[in-house]
Amino acid sequence: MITVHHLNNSRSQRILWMLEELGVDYQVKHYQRDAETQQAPKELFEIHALGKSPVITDDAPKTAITVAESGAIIEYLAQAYGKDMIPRKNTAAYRQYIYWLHFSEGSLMPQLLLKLIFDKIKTAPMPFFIRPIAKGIANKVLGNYVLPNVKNNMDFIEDHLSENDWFAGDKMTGADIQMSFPLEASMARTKMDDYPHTKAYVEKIHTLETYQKALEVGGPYDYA
Ligand SMILES: N[C@@H](CCC(=O)N[C@@H](CS)C(=O)NCC(=O)O)C(=O)O
Repeated sequence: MITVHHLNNSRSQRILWMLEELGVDYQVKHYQRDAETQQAPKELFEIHALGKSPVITDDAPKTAITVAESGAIIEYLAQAYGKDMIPRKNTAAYRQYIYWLHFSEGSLMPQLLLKLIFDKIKTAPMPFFIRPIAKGIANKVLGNYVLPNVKNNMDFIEDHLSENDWFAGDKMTGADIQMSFPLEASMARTKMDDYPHTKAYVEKIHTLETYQKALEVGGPYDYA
C-alpha cells in the first residue's frame, strides 16, 4: 500500500492528484504546518532525512521503499503504476515530459521562492530605521534579478501553452501534474493578465474530476 505523507497546503497536493489519476489504492497520513512558522512538524524527519513533504512510502510490490522529491515521486508512480502518464521513450513528447518535470522545481520554483522571500523582507517586523535600507535592498534584488527571471519563465510557459494543450504531447502526463503547483502558486500571487493561456490551463486542470477528488482527500488548499 502506498502512503502519502501529506503536509497541509503544500506541493504534496499534486501527488494526491497523480494517485487519483492513476486510480491506485493509497492512504494519506496528514501533517500540519506550524501556524506561525509554516514549517513542517518534526515527525516528517522520521520518514525522510529532509523532513519535507511530499514523501511517500510504498510497501508493494516486494520491498518497502521511501521516495521523496515531487518529481522523483511522480516518475516512480508513473513507472510503477501507470505508463500512460509517461509518453513513449525516444519521442519528442518524452523529451518534453522530462524537460517540464525538471523545470518545475529546478527553474521555476526557485525564482518564485526568491520573489516570496524578498517580498516578505519588505514587510517583516524590524526597527523603523532599518526598514528603508532593507526595502531598498529587497527592491534592488527583485528589480534587477528576480522579477525579470520570473517574467522570462512565465513568458516561456505562456508561449508553450499557447501552442500546446498539455505540457508534453497531446495528452496529460506526469509533467502536467508536476507543473501544477508553481502555476497555481503564481496565479495566487500574480496578476495573470499577460498569461491568458496559462490561466486557462490552470482553470482547465481545476475542473478535472481526479483533481477535485484529490482536493477532498487533501483538505484545505489555498491554490485551487
Ligand atoms: N523540491 C521539493 C520541495 C519540498 C518542500 O520544500 N516542501 C515544502 C512544502 S510545499 C515543505 O515541506 N515545507 C515545510 C518545511 O520546509 O518545513 C519537492 O518538490 O518535493
